[in-house]
Amino acid sequence: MSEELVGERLARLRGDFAAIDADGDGYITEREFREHFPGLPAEALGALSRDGDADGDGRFSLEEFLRLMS
Ligand SMILES: [Ca+2]
Ligand SMILES: [Ca+2]
Repeated sequence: MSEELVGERLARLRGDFAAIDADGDGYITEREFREHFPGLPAEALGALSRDGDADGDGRFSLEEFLRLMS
């Protein structure tokens, strides 16, 4: 993958992150995730938190989000 494509993908993921982070505090909480994806089953959300919340603070930082989506 070229560097340009990686950059585009990163920009898109940053945009996704900002869209889900409704209050703009730089973290995605479980509640913000649920509000953005109302159809997401609780188990899927639980799995996301287990896999993606690396430091276990109950919310996703941009870094955790990028790692989860890459
Ligand atoms: Ca937030
Ligand atoms: Ca976290």
